[in-house]
Amino acid sequence: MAARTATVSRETSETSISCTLTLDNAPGVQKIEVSTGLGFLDHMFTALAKHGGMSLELKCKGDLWIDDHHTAEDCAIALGDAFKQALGERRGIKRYGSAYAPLDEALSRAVIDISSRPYFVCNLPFTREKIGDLSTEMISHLLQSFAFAAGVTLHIDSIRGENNHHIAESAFKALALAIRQAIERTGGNDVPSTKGVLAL
Ligand SMILES: [Mn+2]
Repeated sequence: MAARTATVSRETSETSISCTLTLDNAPGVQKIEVSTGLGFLDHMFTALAKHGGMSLELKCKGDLWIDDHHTAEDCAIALGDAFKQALGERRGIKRYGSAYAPLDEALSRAVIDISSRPYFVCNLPFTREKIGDLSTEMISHLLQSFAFAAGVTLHIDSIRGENNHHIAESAFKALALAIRQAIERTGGNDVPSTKGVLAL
């Protein structure tokens, strides 16, 4: 079967983004190059791609002289758009995925439904203003932007954790593992919905 892949270009007065996402890779072959201008965001998207079994090339030139907001949000929208396009008609996939990921003392849970019903619920109790160059308030915001652009229902919860870097990273890793489950091909070609349709 052909690899599910999509390339998205997104240009606004605030950001200029190119994003190529490939959901299927030959075993052991992943190409991950993320350069957003925000080091911690690069770290999170790299973890997402790596543990999601995806290849991701994401480049962004954003208005970082203002702050991190547009760059973080728009990269997540581009990634969500690419995810949606790469999935195509949403046939022959498992649809649901749920996973826990620990990172030392931190434990996060992600539950995804590739539903075409965009919804987002999140509980990530950060205690710091920023992690590196990324505002912690942008983490839930960009995850929501991804969920809405991708057309998925997404619940992300921190079960426990102290270190803010660990809390964020375990959340992205849990999301990666949940995505990996949900996009897995069943070998069939059916639409996994009693409505008979999942694509909008
Ligand atoms: Mn880390």
